Amino acid sequence: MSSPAADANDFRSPHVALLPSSGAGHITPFLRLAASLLSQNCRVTLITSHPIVTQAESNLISSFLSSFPQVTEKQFHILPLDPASAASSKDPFFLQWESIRRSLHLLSSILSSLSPPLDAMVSDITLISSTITITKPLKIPNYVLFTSSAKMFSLASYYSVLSESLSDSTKISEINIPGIGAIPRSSIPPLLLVPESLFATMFKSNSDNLRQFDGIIINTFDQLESKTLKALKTGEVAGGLPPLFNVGLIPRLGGEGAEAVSKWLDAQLAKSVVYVSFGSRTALSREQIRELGEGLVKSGYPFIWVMKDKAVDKEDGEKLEGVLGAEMMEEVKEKGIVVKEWVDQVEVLRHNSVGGFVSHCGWNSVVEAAWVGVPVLAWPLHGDQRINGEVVEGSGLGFMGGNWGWSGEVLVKGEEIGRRIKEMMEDEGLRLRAGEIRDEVRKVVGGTGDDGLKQLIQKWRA
Ligand code: G50
Repeated sequence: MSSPAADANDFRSPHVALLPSSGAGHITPFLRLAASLLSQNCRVTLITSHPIVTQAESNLISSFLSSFPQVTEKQFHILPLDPASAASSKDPFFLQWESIRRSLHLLSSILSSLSPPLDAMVSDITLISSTITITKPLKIPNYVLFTSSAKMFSLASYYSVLSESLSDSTKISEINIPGIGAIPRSSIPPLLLVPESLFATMFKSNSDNLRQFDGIIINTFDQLESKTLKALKTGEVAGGLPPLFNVGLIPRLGGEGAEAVSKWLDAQLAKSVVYVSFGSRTALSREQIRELGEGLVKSGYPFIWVMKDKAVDKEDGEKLEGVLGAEMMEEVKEKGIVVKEWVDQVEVLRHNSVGGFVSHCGWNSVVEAAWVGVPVLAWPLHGDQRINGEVVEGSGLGFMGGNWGWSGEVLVKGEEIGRRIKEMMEDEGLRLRAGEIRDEVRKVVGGTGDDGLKQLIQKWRA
């Protein structure tokens, strides 16, 4: 695969092991990184943790491996949690991260047996306090893949300084991060205000370990976060951090099951369709689903609505009618389509008929919206999403719906949702700005123009 080159170092294919954690939002950027590394002549070993939490993740991995047979998969069998730890959270992904972390000592022998020996490993941010203890004795350079925005990373890297005062969470009205500005209390991931929660404990130990790594990789662009990236790279946010590489991870196209959707999209007017998705983890309440349905119908635009409510997922079409009511079900069917299975989001977003994206602002969704230049109506629901929503607003890619609370806190009325959707769809300036972001991003991302990725691979080759 390597091409002839004058410099012997250009010839070498570095061998990199990738260690994602779990959740589609964590696996997706790792698979994109793997594809980018392969295109730059690296050897890639993908470590997959078993048992896998969801079918969707399992499908993502197996479809990737069949497209890229040159990737070596190493299956890592993790230990079950003891009952006390298993009771420390209700979130299956947090528990999976914790089980992987506690099983990592079993990974040493796998890593040291790989041939050729590893030039580097890339670890998911959720696992880093444990992976560093494995790679240090083996002298394998270890890099963090941070799966959220640079702005969220600024909070993670400033957190070690901060967590003392966060433990008295009732007193905090905002967090002032040097070089970044104030993050209001209402935007701080709620679990970070509960210091004894499993998530806050993991977050703290990961943050405390950042400085032991050889580099931090973030999937973001200057077009979204130039000021934040600059403040991080110049050390203004926090001292002693390893070098930061921002890379543009290109979405892979050609997922399965998009045919019916793309046929329907082909029949719609240009830029007329609203695409609605809250990601792979979020379940809206039934009341909120009804209001959202009403809002979509009221907006007057055709829509594709990815409905990921678990309670609804398990049930059939008639039950969905039970949630929406017969009358609204009719209207919904007339104006749009409701998708309950996995869709290739980029395939949908890049279709010429799509004119707006109602998004929870999971970081991959924000990056994908920037990549295709589709305006975003931000409706953050959990964790880091409100900070990501601020990035959306700050870059001009979109705007926040309003003071809509965290998931389940506020019932946002259909009337208001419909009004905000119309606003997004009818704002010409917003559409132009989103298109500009796409054009600028495309100029720098795509392998050769992507400095972050080039620098990283250069380091691994040396
Ligand atoms: C859930 C949550 C808050 C939150 C995240 C959640 C993130 C942010 C990324 O998934 O994923 C992240 C950063 C640092 C870290 C772990 C995860 O140590 O309730 O922020």
